[in-house]
Amino acid sequence: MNAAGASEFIVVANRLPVDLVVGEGGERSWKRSPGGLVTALEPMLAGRDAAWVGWPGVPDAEVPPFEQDGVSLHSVRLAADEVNQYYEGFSNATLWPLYHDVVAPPVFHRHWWHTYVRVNQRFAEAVAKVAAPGATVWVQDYQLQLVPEQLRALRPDLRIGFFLHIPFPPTELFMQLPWRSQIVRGLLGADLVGFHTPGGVRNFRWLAGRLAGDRVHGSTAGTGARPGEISYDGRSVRVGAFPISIDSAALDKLARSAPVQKRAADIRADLGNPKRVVLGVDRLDYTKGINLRLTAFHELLMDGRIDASDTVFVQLATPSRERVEHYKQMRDEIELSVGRINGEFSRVGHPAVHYLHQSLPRDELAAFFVAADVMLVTPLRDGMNLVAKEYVACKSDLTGALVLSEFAGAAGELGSSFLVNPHDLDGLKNTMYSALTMPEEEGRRRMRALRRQVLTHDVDRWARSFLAALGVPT
Ligand code: GDG
Repeated sequence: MNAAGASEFIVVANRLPVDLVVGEGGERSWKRSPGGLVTALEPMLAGRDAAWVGWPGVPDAEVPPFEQDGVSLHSVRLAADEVNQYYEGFSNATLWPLYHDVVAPPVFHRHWWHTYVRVNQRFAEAVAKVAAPGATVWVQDYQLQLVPEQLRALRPDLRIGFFLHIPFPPTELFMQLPWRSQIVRGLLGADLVGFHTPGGVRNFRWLAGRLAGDRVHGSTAGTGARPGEISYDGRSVRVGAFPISIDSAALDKLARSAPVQKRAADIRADLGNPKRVVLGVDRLDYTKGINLRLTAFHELLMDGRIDASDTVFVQLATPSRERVEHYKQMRDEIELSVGRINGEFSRVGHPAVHYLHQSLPRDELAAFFVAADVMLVTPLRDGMNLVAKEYVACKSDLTGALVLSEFAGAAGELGSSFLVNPHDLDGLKNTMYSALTMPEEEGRRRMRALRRQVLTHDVDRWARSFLAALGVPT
């Protein structure tokens, strides 16, 4: 066993909760990372001897451990070619498309895989150094699927949980992966493996039997919130569905605040006070179905079912993974579509589609949610999709309609939305039209049901239920 450290609770994720920013003169500062994981885990970290192990977001950065908000942060150094092969390559060009129903073709390169193994090992070693005897470690997401097994080999005394934030794919698709057995065995190193949906659990249980069968001796399915179990290598590995959520109460409060309400009214005024504001908010990613919804909006305009003089579409697209080739192509396609729609349907000073390829501050985003009459969340596949839940949390006046893809994990909980198959263009158009024209009372009834779900199932409940299943007192 390695020498133990002092931390009782360790989160390990690809990124630290803060990003290193290196100025032009080489001076360093830290900026809070975007994304909900930090918010989700903050309450769990407070008041414990907690540590976070992750990459600071800049290649080749040597950063000594430091403390922030009572959590000790341990930086894992990645060389530029490792960022290229482990992160942009294996994580985002192999695993990401493979796990999202191969909506883009996954790229398989052996040297990317070797780097993934090596970098995962480095993360495992970093955790092994900081963890106190018998500590709890919570490993996050697809970039680190080998860490549970690697860490157990170094520190069998630890309690290890793993949570996957993206879908766990259908078995037939997973079987394409040349390193499928290694990944499954990597995950089975954990005491608890969590997915968003029961479908992910089913896929994983089947694959464990198929790919690690020599060491698997039976498994049970689990029911509802109760995790199942796989008996592996003389240990019991629990496997369960834990749908992630948002800090619903905080967002509800922010959205009700006077400045956000005022800003929402200003946004509507800036848009020309149209009858209907349609909104999309996504990381610019090919899984999110942005182009499909633009096509549907375009066709509704061409068919004359909606009119650009009273219905505007706002698409906020946060820049993402801009160095990965497929993302560059997709951005071009989306921007071409926006240009085409605007060319045909805008009037001077009144674009039909407002497109912002920018990252906005949180309260500005909340104001857009408040301002929107129809929210379009149309991914081809999505682990959960927090944007859908955020929109609902911002609609305390019970206005607004959520159009939601059946292929987002959130569809399992948000059945009162307008559910849609985004591949079915006519279905998508009809559903968007229904959402735009629904009677007020129906809208209130749907939104009331959605809010009941989102406000009672928040991120704190998610984290607590995961940790309870891992046997950690919360
Ligand atoms: C992965 C899984 C799963 C977006 N633009 C801005 C901004 N955002 C925020 C949203 C939301 C978050 O980013 C995006 O979360 P999603 O869940 O929608 O999608 P992914 O980034 O793909 O997340 C996903 C999630 O992990 C958690 O497990 O739900 O399925 O793919 O919170 O509001 N935030 C700010 N400015 C922006 O411009 N401040």
